[in-house]
Amino acid sequence: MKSKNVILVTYPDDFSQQEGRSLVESVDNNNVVKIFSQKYLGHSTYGLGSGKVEEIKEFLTENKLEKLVVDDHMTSKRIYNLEKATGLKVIDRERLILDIFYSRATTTEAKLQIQLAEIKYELPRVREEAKLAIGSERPGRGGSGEYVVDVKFRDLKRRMGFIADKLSNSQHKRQLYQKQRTSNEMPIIALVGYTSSGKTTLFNLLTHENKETSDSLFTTLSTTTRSFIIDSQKLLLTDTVGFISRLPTYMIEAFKSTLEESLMADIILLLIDSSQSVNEIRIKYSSCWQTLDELRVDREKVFVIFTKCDNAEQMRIQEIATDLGMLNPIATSAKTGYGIHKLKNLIAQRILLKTSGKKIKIPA
Ligand SMILES: Nc1nc2c(ncn2[C@@H]2O[C@H](COP(=O)(O)OP(=O)(O)OP(=O)(O)O)[C@@H](O)[C@H]2O)c(=O)[nH]1
Ligand SMILES: [Mg+2]
Repeated sequence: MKSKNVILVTYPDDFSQQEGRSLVESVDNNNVVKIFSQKYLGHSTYGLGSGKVEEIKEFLTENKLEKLVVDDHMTSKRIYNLEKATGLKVIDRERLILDIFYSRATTTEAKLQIQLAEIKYELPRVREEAKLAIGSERPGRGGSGEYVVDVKFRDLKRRMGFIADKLSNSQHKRQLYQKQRTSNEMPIIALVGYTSSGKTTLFNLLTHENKETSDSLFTTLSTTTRSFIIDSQKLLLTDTVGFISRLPTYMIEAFKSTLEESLMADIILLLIDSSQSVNEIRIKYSSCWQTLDELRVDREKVFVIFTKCDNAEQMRIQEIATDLGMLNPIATSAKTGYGIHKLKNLIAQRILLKTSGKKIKIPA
């Protein structure tokens, strides 16, 4: 596929610029050719300041581009104004994340969840878009504008109910399955963490699976559970969709049914990529906790696991752990196998002793 040249407008800090670029480039064969920084993306007319819009227009006189991505929430009116001013298709952060989700979703449940998130994205925009579409005609009482808005609104609401029903159906089936598993007294361990923290790689290592891993964001969009064994004791391991900073609540809501699986786990391993800068680790760590808290996860069940330690210095890992007040995080590398034994030990101690009362021996 031919690559699409894209302008990204995001905040000036390194983290936003790097993550914004990764997000944009993880879908549609997009290629970020230029990043424009803005301290504030809530300006009334375009989201960005009008000076920045002029700068972009100037850049466009010499460069052929397809798209402009604004790395935050944008109202329909601002998108419309910015599209008119630049002649480019404009996409905001939420639309971009939805597009990535769409391009990756393989299971019916994941697709339904994204459709639900999409409707929640569209609902508040319907009135605004109708106003923009009919120009000067105000969608007041009796006008055709009101009719357009009502029809679209009703249609979205109806679709939302329909999708929610289908979702609760598949959720119900999964819960039954889950119940069967728990009645077999198989302890469940969930892997959660920021997108690209190494969840699936660790999952593959422990369960001998071959699920797709990659350094692009949101490779995994569905929950997978497989069994694995520690000293002849069977356990269940769950791989989940990754978190990202500034994810609106309605998107977390949409993924709640699959994420809830991680809430039911006996132990939750919160994976943190240790190969990144301290600043990145700090932002991602706090963003993960925000999501976990929003999902009302029992903090007592959560254990921090550093991943990719083959790419980080041990000293630095200790410093980060102390700095962020993490209690005895385990440093691992799925690549070299470092720390995996210790991780299994932790699982054995925390879970198996608690749930079965049996003492589990970990092979040396
Ligand atoms: N060097 C090194 N790289 C690793 C390790 N574990 C994972 N990676 C790499 O990190 C990237 C992300 O790994 P994934 O397992 O796909 O991460 P994830 O958390 O499942 O990501 P999403 O599904 O996108 O949320 C891949 O390129 C992996 O090869 C490790 O222990 N060492
Ligand atoms: Mg994954």
